[in-house]
Amino acid sequence: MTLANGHVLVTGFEPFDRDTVNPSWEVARALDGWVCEGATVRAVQLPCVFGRAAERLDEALAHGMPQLVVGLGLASGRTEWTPERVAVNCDDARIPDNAGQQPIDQPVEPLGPAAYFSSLPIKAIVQALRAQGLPASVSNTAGSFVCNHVFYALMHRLATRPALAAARGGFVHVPCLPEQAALHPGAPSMALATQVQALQVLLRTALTVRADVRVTGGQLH
Ligand code: PCA
Repeated sequence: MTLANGHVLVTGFEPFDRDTVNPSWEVARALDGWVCEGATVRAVQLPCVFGRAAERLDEALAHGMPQLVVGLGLASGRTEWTPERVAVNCDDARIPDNAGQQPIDQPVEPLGPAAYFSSLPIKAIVQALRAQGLPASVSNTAGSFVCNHVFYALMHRLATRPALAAARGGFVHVPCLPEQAALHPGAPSMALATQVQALQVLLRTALTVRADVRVTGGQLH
């Protein structure tokens, strides 16, 4: 299927690390087909596997030219929706991926730069989410596991493929679902309906705000 102009690609991940559900995919698929600001959302699930996740992203990018690409991933322990500021060119896995791979200090792209910034208006997104009563903060690290790998791979493709030059992209880590937190008493979580609402606000903001707002998203550590 080749989609005409005006579509948004949203990726989510399969479960990993003994989980049976991944909120990033549940949220993405809940909005598959949703039309936002004239653009149709297409949700694609990525394997939690170094290399294969980027290949699946490539297949998704080959289906028409998205104007916006948003990657979603789970960051258990986080309490808010956290648009990521920066992707680093480093795979360093604390746990094996779903294929048993555990790279240490390997580049995502051997010839790529050290890092890429998100091209989403991350500050405006945080502002818009908070204005709707949805907890959000800028994150200054996407880690060094498969989420950062996909985020870096995405930004490298947007930066180097002329056909994708006009597209914006970035990555957002999201909290656990309540059913995951119930297995780990005390862990923070956010309901699926709330997270779906957050994705709607995020996409609307990313499609309408060109220049980001100048407010701090910094942290001391
Ligand atoms: N979170 C992991 C990989 C897949 C996911 O949902 C991460 O933060 O790297």
